[in-house]
Amino acid sequence: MPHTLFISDLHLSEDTPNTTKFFHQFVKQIGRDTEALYILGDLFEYWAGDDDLHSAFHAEITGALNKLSKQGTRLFIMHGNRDFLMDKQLAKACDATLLADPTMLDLYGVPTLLTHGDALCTDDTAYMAFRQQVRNTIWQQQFLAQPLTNRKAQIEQLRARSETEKQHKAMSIMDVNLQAVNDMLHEYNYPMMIHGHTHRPAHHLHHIDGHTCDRWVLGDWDKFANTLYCDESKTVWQTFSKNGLQ
Ligand code: LP5
Ligand code: MN
Repeated sequence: MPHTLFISDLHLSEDTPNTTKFFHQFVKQIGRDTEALYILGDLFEYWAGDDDLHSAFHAEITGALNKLSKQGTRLFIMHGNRDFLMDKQLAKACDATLLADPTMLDLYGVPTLLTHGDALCTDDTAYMAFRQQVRNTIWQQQFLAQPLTNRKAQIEQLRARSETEKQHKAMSIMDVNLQAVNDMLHEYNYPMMIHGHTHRPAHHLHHIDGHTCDRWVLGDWDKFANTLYCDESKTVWQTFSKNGLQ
């Protein structure tokens, strides 16, 4: 049955070889009936700029995605909060289309809103202030003008700071704000919504203005490959472990 898969938050890095193994197993078992694969952010643990494209690890990942795309599965990649510096050269290397966040999609007749999800975490005011700073085009140009090694050193500092700060933030603060979700559903005329980021896989129903909207939250790839499968008649979770698809 022709279908579409959604994934996010793989956080691929050389430091997590198990996840990389899942990734390669997952990509290999995708057949021609997977019409499209949507990666909704945080494919990488972090992305320091497209000039880091040619490291052996990055070449291995982009090569696998490129092969998948050339085999006939259309590939779409959205920025996450960790890899928002992915740009045209990365997209070209993967033979993928970079998607704006958010993006509306006609998913087998169902209007569907795709987003990474971090922009919905409006209670996390420290993160939102940081996000506003680093999503600024001029800031990004200045950051990317620095040597790759300097950028990586700054990112390492940021990662450490983020991990420390997260330990002191309430779980509720790091989740999406329900009013922000409802506002977005209203703005886009009550679509189905698919997002990641919070690593809290779930299927929510939002009752808003007389409409019922599905919200699917994608899981991370810590223990196994979490995917959302959609065809013209159903939307279901699909996980992939070393024993195959479940
Ligand atoms: O990703 P996750 O879920 O673990 O945590 C996020 C928020 N943290 C981040 C930081 C990333 O995890 C680290 C890697 C990013 C690489 C980006 C590359 C380019 C930018 C490089 C800039 C040097 O996104 C975390 C949220 C959490 O989600 C839940 O929603 O809480 O947010 C934070 O922890 C951010 C802190 O609260 C605020 C940090 C302020 C840092 C200020 C330094 C500014 C540096 C910029 C200039 C050099
Ligand atoms: Mn994220």
